[in-house]
Amino acid sequence: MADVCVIGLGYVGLPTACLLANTGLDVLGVDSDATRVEALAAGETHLGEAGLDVLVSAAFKSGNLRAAVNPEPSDVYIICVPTPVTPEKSVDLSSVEDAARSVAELVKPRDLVVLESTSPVGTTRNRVGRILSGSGMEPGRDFALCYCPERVLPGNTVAELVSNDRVIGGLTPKCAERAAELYGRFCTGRIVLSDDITAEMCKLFENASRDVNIALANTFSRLAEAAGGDVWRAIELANLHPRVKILSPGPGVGGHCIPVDPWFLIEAHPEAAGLLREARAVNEGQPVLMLDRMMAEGLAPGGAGGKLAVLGVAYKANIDDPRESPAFGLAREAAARGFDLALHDPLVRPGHYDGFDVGRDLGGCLAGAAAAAVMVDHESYRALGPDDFRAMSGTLISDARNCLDHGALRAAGFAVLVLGVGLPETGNRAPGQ
Ligand code: SAJ
Repeated sequence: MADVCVIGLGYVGLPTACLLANTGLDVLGVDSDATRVEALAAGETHLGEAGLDVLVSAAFKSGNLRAAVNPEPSDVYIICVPTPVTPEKSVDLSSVEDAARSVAELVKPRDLVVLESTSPVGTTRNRVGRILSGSGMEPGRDFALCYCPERVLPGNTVAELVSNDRVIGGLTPKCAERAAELYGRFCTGRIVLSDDITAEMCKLFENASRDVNIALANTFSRLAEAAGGDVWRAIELANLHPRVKILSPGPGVGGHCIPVDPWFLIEAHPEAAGLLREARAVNEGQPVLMLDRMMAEGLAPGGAGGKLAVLGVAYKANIDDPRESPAFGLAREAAARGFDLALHDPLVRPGHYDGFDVGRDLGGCLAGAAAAAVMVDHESYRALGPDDFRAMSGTLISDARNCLDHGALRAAGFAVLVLGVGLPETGNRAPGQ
């Protein structure tokens, strides 16, 4: 018997289980991956999150946290399992439903069940609630059921779980109050109570809004390239307006949230979600445009000159997470067009991802490459200079984050394409080029 059972020990479930355990509750962390459970019990975490190792070892040492592959009877169940989309962009709720079924076997009167996984609107009451009704009890009446989305920034999860404001949507106001008590044990941000449908929408709106805003920046980038302007400078100046906050363009949108969550809204109501679909198309098209632009500069596949070096496989700067990275979008398109590829990232664990090998040997990656595409503004990439690119056989460098010293590279004979900056060669010259 535990106080709290956290189902799913991933980026959110694991730190949440630890934070609760460190408040003195007896917490059982559950994960269907037996290897992960064993590793955790031995003090090893699989996530490169700041502060997580210390948190995990403190929680296990205190005896308040245990890990297992199956849930046990508890007073509280928190479901933090993945909700991916299929290649056809249809949401896969099988992990949520499996978790709900395992809770339905254990739940008793006055328990609290919380869904944290990002889910389509209505999942808490219609999918989880319905499965839990199989217990013979009614959610909202016999036990509490809530939706409580996490809104942490990967890379800073532990700090943000504690300090971010939290929205809790209950099937009834009483359900929400019950969950607020629990989250109030470790959350120092505001805890705002609502209903489950509103809380589900809130989470999806947050990430869809970011996707649309990034698509807007990417659209501006395309317009600037066509007009021979500099999108970076134009955005910087536009953002001097007190009510304008344009985001940054880039090679696309990666990560396990922003490129995924809009589909939950689009799939449910395609007739109302045209803007979200368009934003997805713009952001997914960015790597293809980068390649088109490099090829317009003479880059061609095949033979000795056909190697393209892709620098930056993490989905954003200074993290080690390659999920849904735009780098793979570029690599897939380039491979389909016949290029040889070498992928580098100083932070991502070397290995095979999405069909491509990723390594940490920058020299080896660049050696003999006709062109290099810099996808992420990692700190270490910002410091790259002409000498670092000398091993290339060609001179073309594409900078999707405007993070390199273009002046120094051009002075050393490299041809630098900057995403969102018009090409000097075509006469679409940005001022200062
Ligand atoms: N990106 C741009 N331009 C920008 C900002 C981001 O191209 O101006 C790209 C990044 O390079 C990256 C992608 O977008 O590829 C997503 O990065 P991000 O930092 O916007 O977001 P995530 O996925 O790391 O975390 C998001 C956050 N959501 C919001 O900011 C609305 C986080 O708060 C959520 O908790 C998280 O998704 C989640 O789990 O849903």
